[in-house]
Amino acid sequence: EINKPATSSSNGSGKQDVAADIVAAEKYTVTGAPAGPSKLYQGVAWSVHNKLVDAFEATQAYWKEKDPKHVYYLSAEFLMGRTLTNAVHNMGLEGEYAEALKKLGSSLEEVRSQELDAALGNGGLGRLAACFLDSMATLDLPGWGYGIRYRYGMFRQAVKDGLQVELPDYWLDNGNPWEIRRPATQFKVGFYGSLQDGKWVPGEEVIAEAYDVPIPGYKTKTCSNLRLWDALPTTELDLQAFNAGDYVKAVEQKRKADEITAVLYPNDATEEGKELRLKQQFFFVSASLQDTIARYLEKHSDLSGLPEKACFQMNDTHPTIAVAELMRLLIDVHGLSYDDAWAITTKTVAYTNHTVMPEALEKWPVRVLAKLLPRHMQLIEEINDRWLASIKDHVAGKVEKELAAKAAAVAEAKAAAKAEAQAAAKAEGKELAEDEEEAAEEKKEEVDHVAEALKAYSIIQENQWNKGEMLVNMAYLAVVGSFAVNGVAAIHSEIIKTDIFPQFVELFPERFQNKTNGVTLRRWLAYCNPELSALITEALGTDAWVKDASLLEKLKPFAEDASFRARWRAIKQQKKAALAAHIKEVTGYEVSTEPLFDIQVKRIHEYKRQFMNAISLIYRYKTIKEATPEERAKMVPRVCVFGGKAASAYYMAKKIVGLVLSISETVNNDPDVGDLLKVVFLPNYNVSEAEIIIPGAELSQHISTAGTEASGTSNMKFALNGSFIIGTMDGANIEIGENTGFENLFIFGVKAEEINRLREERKDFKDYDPRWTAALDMVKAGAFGRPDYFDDLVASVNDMTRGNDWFLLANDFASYMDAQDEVDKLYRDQEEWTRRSIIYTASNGFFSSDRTIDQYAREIWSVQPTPLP
Ligand code: DL6
Repeated sequence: EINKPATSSSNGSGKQDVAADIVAAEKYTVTGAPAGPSKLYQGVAWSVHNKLVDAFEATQAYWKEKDPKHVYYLSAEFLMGRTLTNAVHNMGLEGEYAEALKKLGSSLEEVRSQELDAALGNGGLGRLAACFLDSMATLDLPGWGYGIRYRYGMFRQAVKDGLQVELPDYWLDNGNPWEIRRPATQFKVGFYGSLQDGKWVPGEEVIAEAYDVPIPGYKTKTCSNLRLWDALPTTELDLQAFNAGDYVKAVEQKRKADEITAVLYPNDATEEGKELRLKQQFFFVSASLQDTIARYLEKHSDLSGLPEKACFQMNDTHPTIAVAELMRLLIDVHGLSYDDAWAITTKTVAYTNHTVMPEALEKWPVRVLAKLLPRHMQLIEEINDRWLASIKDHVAGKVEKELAAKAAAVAEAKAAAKAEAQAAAKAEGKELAEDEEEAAEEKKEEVDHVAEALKAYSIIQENQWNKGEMLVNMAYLAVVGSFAVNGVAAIHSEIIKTDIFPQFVELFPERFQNKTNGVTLRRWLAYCNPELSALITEALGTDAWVKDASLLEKLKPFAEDASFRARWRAIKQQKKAALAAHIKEVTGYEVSTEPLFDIQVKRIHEYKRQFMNAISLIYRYKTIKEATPEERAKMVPRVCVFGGKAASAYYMAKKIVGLVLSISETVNNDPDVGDLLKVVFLPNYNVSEAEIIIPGAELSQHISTAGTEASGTSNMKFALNGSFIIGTMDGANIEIGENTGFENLFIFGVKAEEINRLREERKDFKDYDPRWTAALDMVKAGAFGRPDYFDDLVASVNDMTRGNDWFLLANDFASYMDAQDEVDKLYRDQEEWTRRSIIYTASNGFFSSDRTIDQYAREIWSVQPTPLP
């Protein structure tokens, strides 16, 4: 533990003197740094670090002794955000630290802002993994997260000349007090090379070294672990090359190892990164599996018992090479037979699907896999061959039935035609001859049909866009190799059954489950909104709701109490003021706190339809400009906030950011508009930004095309903070509606089941809503500058020959505008608005990640709570 400073003082009374601890940590850990908030943060963080390490060691030692089954959450992303506040509160140290910092002339709020976010994730999927870790520890469930210690996390988004620019996120700049380096825990991971006498001889090897990030549970002694891997060269310096003067070659291995853990890849990355991305995936999966097996073997000798002690939850397709790697480790390293290895693998591995977007369901070219991981490609071929052989009879039976049905229909039609012909022939006094070749022809057809039908089940498939190229469908590999497959919201879990994996559902329906996502109430209500939390605690007479979210339900009667509503509203105003101050600090725009605060924050994507929101604001702007003073007096003023990163290679998404920034510039500087409308783009949306934005929201937008957003999790965070939702019947919006009462949401747009038909029908559509056309015309005419720049964006939703409005913005626009009118109408009645805002918080305890994790633990992992005595 090289990072651990020696602190921990006692004030003589046996009670720890936290202030002295902080000062000692500051002195011995951040020597040389100038005094100030940054140094103080380091001191505080290192003093908390030591307490975390104590809790961590106690938990891990206990679990080692008890040897319960563990879940290992394999994820390429963990979007942790800041740690300090979370750790202090979860360990119940807030009183001591507040007092100590007061003595030192500061406060937790002040020092916390010095911490850089650990942004090791792109968005919802990575943040979900972080919420899950918090809940696993809180529920005392033996489990670790496993991932990659990226040196550069999600890029920092800045705005330059009205457009997004990406800057590197060097989050480790000041060291990282939240990790413990484990130089004794290292594993070799190989790549490339060839198969010699059936054995894989890698052409390149790196060392995976562990860093542990302690994860303290809330109000429990349990402190679990997120183990992140760093890559090291097997030889730091090639001395021979060095002595020969080839300095570049001398550090070649180090450079290659560094490359593996250098950056987190954005979702929609370009082609070049693909091989490196697969390398990253294999790197952390292999190290994690080797590590787990090694720990298992410390206590057990027979690997057939592994499924009773370990479950690997694969977070999306990124870690799904685990199926092949576990097979390789069991067969090649531990000497098991293929059948025994397969029996263990398929009882140990489970898969969560997080998307229906085809581009995010990874498919690796066989060429790339065979080059990077030749043994794994060989194993995947064997898995696929055996799998297809095992289902051949089933498929043949199905084909036979289908053919029989088809043949019966054909026969019926033929018989009718024959009867008709016979009747006609008879009328002419002739006779018809039988066709004897038909039967043989049908037999041949059956054989082709089986081969054809099997392709739908095959893990290895031809690329439909590039004939001749073979691809490994990683989601299919995961489904075949897992004992459980789940979606992340009720509608999504149905869609994956009907649209993504129907052929597998037909074979093993019991494998498919739903686990609706959740968020940790600690970070997303208790800590980010302490004022509202205090009011809730006062009303309920207990803070037990932070751990038992179902208690929030008891808030419902308070919605009917006018004085409680006044206090609720006052807190919302306070959080709006904090957000307004943040807006001023970051963008320079001054916004009033009286208007409705309307927020859309999430990754920028065409399917999430920020563009539709932007177009509606253009129309609102136009209406304001054309309104009479009487009409203006009746309008509901709004502050509309956008936030979100566009993947650097995502052309349309970057244009959407550009458009929002242009609208913002025009509207906010138009003296005619005043406080009636302000449009703000808050750059660099991340976890810490969300913690400021969400409590200040009154309306939040979750407006994806129905059937495209798997779940969404910010919708849950907003709802728990008393924000209304305007949204589509998509993802978890539906379950939020069921819990809150649909009458309290502003639902609009078509349903998921109508999408395919509409996409077909709209191919030559011309009949647009006049508001839509008017607003788009303003963009085209350059009302917001750079008309040419937005040309492709406008065409993508307005010109059926160029874009065809795949995500149905034009189609849903009219109902979206109607829903927005309803929002304005309700906002005028502040008593009713507040009443319903309370209902939102009271109704959505279901979306605590504690509930989600409890379901995973009982229904998939079979992992039992194991609290320290
Ligand atoms: O399950 C967490 C989160 C969902 O809430 C979002 O709806 C979904 O888009 C997201 N999925 C991904 C996967 N994409 N990729 N790669 O981020 O998961």
